[in-house]
Amino acid sequence: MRTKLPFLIAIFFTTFSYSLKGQKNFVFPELPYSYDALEVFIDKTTMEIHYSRHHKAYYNNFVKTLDESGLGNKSIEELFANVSKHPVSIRNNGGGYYNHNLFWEIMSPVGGGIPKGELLKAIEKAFLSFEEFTNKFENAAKGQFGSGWAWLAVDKEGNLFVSSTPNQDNPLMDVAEKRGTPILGLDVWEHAYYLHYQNKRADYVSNFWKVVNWKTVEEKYLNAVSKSK
Ligand code: MN3
Repeated sequence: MRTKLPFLIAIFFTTFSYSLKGQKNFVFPELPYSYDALEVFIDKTTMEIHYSRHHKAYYNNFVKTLDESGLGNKSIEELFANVSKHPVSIRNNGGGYYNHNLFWEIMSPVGGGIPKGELLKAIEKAFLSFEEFTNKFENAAKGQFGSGWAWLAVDKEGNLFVSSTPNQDNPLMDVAEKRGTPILGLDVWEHAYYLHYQNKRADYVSNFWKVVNWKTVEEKYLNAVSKSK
């Protein structure tokens, strides 16, 4: 019995630390590249402030609200599907947390070009051509009055659509006009571009294509489609 004790202690601590991790449902992600890696689109200072201050603040406030409201065991999809019934901080800070996670993920210093495979087929089906899609997306981004986001998302039938949302809303939320799973998002808050582009949001929007990581977007597309059927 005595020889088994260290083994039992190890089991206890493994289980215990695992359950603590389970409660910490939401982590602040590592930026997948350096602050200056996307300078063809986002300058180093903007990137640093955007990630380490704006995104971090959304995360901190979101986690605080989860602790206070006891909603920490729900998935982000569950939270957003009923966001109108939750404290408004879930919508604003949870939205800010999720939207920026997606934004960093779908960009890459070796991004750009055009999508391939199933995603390209779906874009051509929904928008006739890749060029028509980019026009529609850019118009959504430029036309969003004030702060918000432009999206490419998959609806519940598995079809692609372009939309924009105000503030930190997104298509997963029950308050969104068009509901679906976002696979590509562009932040059009002034904090995302003002230092480098000033009031020229259109230049910022058209430079976005130079860094989009289409491989990641396609993975998100295939994942969303598999869930929709
Ligand atoms: Mn932002």
